[in-house]
Amino acid sequence: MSPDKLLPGIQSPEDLRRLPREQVRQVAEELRAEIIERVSRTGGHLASSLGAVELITALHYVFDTPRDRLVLDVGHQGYPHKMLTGRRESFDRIGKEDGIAKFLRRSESPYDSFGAGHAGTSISAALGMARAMQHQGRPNCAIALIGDGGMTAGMAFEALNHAGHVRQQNLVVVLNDNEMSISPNVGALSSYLSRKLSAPMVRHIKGLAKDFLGSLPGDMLHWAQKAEESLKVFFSPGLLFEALSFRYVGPIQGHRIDVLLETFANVKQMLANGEGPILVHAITSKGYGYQPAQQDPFLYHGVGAFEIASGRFRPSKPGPPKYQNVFADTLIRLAREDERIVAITAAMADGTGLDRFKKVFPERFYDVGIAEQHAVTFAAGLAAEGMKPVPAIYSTFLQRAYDQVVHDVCLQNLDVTFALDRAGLVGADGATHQGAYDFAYLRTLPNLILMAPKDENELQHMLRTAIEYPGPAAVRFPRGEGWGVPLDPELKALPIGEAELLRDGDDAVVVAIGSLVHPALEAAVELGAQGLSVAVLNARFVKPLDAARIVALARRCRVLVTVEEHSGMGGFGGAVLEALAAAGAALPVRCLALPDQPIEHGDPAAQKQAFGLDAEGIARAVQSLLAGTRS
Ligand SMILES: Cc1ncc(C[n+]2csc(CCOP(=O)(O)OP(=O)(O)O)c2C)c(N)n1
Repeated sequence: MSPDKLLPGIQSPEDLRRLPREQVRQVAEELRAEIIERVSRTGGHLASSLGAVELITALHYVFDTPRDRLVLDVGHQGYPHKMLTGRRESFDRIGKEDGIAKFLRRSESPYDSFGAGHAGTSISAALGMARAMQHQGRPNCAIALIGDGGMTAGMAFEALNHAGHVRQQNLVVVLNDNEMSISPNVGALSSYLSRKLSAPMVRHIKGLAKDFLGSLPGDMLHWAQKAEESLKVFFSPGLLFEALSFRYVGPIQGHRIDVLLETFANVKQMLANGEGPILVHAITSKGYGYQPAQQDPFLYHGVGAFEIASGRFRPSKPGPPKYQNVFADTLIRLAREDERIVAITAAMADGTGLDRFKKVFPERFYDVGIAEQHAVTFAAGLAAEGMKPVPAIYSTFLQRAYDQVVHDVCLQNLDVTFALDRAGLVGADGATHQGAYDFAYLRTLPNLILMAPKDENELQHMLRTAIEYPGPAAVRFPRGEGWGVPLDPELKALPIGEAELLRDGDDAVVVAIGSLVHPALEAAVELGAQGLSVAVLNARFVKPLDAARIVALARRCRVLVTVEEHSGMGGFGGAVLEALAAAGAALPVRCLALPDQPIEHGDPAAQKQAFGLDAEGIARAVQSLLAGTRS
């Protein structure tokens, strides 16, 4: 093997395809080493990308990308794909402002045939593309690469069902089966896929078959042998996919380049023979090739910077508790008092903090897989029978379960408490993960009450409020650490729909919600030092809104500013405007919020500053409104 590196010569998959087959393994090895090296400096999705190196390299080698469309589910495993498609040198700024994204994006490369960030979409998208090629008479195919975690999403099944129904000839689904989601994967499908026959069981079946075959007359032997074959098929995971009209290929070893190249070449031939749609089942190890990650793929799913030799992470500075942990610890306290409380996560036990709850109440904890829609209706069912379910779902992922929130929970006025984590700006994960829309999609719903705490202490009280409220309630809180405020030892329920006046004033009033209440206070203090009298109202509730309080302040002050870490369209500011209009209160108003555009990855503090959502920006807005009233 040449000691020369091959990777620097690969700017696109065309370059890869020019190499002889024997060199593809070396490319994969170099990719793996480079991913480890670069992610050790920048952080990122390590274990998933390491587990998909061979699959992605072999797919690009065999298929004619980008004319053949490669669709990666979620996109978090896509680092080898990014490196093979001309983005190696851009890795230093992955997830940072103006750098490349952590997930795939159509705007970033022609090889990113479909953007993602949320799981379970790849088969639907690939089917749509394959169908379009058919409509347009193009000879290419579409390939969805999806993990066994992604496969737990309902959409994946909807797509398989449809693809099988239309017998989509130019569609390939590659199932990257490592038995892991972020945590170990859950569900009956996962157990089915990984079902291995124990040695004694195999011997037993063989023994039975031998005795049986021996006892048969000659002409029945043929049929019996067929039956033995069927028995084997019965124990293969392929049966499920074959029943959905897919040709099943596998299970194959997903880290053997030679096996993958041969298998994908065969698959290509099968497509040409009209044998699609095809499902290739590859067995892989998450974190493969880097011992610390392979040993603990959960820990190395998404990482910060680390030392390669030891796998040790850079120590993080001790800081205030994270919102997710305050949420989980409070829920544990409440669950000790009320045994009707159960917690539900859709494959995010760690991210939501519910892994803590699971340790204390394993019987009252549910991980339903990447199945937000099911999580919500499952909660509705529990509530319908008198339980108090708490689905903890990131703001961005609850978008997927909108109809379940409307149709199953709110219209039936069921007692479900939604904990929406990662509400607001999320940083490196970027546009697909911003929690920017939940006020808008929740505040329109009947029966639901909707809150956002100003800090981690208020989160505790809001959780009690939500749990005690007998109908649907939602609490949305930000990603990351709280403000470091003291946590009250007693949990108290807040009066529903009552705002909190933090500072009185009669020049201007700032009506703030959630994470921007403290910056609003800071702005008011600063303006106070300049001789302006600025009231700050912590709205606490978006629904029911404390309209009486807001209107009273509006009548007293010259200007009003609303502040929220949420999209301006349909958000909290809109709710305040509605209340002012309904009361006929007319005064100059400015709504500070996130702009109406996808908000890319970047540093949330810098982004807030750029959008005028920090103390300085709030103060500026108040000053300019007041200046307008003088002229
Ligand atoms: C709708 C949705 N819910 C949750 C997530 C968070 N998430 C990102 S990756 C992942 C696990 C994916 O597992 P799998 O598809 O098996 O890929 P692997 O990382 O094991 O290679 C989860 C739950 C998401 N991206 N989308």
